[in-house]
Amino acid sequence: MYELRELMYSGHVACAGCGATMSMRYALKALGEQTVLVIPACCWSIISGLFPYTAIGVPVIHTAFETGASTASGVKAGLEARGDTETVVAAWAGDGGTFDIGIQALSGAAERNDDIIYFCYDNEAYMNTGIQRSSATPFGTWTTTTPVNHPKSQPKKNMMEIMAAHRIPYAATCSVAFPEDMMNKIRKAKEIRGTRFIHIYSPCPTGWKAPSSLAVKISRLAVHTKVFPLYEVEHGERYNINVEPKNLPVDEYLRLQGRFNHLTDDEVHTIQETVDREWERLVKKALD
Ligand SMILES: Cc1ncc(C[n+]2csc(CCOP(=O)(O)OP(=O)(O)O)c2C)c(N)n1
Ligand SMILES: [Mg+2]
Repeated sequence: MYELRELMYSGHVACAGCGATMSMRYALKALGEQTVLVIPACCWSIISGLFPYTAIGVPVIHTAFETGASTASGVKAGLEARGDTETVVAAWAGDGGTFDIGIQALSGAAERNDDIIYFCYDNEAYMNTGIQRSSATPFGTWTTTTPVNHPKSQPKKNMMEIMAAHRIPYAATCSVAFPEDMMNKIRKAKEIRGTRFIHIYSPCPTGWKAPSSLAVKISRLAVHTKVFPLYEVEHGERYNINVEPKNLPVDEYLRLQGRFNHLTDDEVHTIQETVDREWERLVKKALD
């Protein structure tokens, strides 16, 4: 069903078990070779390797941290000015580059409905610079700027809702534990014109203090505990849940990761309540 062509090669410099690397491999398989990638500062600025060597089989523009979406908009406009309306232009940014510093460029592109696919691979912190908290870091998490005696006290920003509020034609969540679901969504996004947003749950064994062998298992548990549901939103209003969670307790997900080791039973309970509440909200929207 899918082209087997690999557009990500061996020799990249990611850590073992890096979810961002798996995400890229699946995304490129779905996007195909007529793609230009725009990568703002993030782990992926490093992972692809030093020029003239590269682990990616499509053209890449490395750009400044806050300019993922605006550079992609500009590349798309440039290609169109040359008569090329077919090449897919995709921004590929981390959670910091999306939820935080890149949000104004992304909001601008979405408001203009620029014809780009914006990928956010979300490892829930600023990993490239040493595991600092971002607004995608969940409540209670250890990072180097939210140490165990002061873990993060704010919840994760709901970026999907922000994008849905822009009424863009397509937004979807994906996970490296569900590659077929991910590739289906990216293929669907490719056929749509306008701004498309793909939010990929991308485990970071290094920053999450978890064994690299558990990266995919943790990602699967994130879906089945409802911590990271897999769904899509069309035009900001048609919600569709793609994988029915097994409704496992969040504790099963949290206890595999050292970044949550310090949590008390009360805090785990609070996290469970928040996850349940958010899930109910999502289900309501999907039923509407
Ligand atoms: C204006 C600016 N501020 C800070 C930096 C330093 N910087 C480079 S990558 C990065 C973290 C990126 O985090 P994220 O977008 O989540 O990607 P990840 O590293 O987790 O892959 C930071 C802070 C920068 N390059 N430019
Ligand atoms: Mg990150």
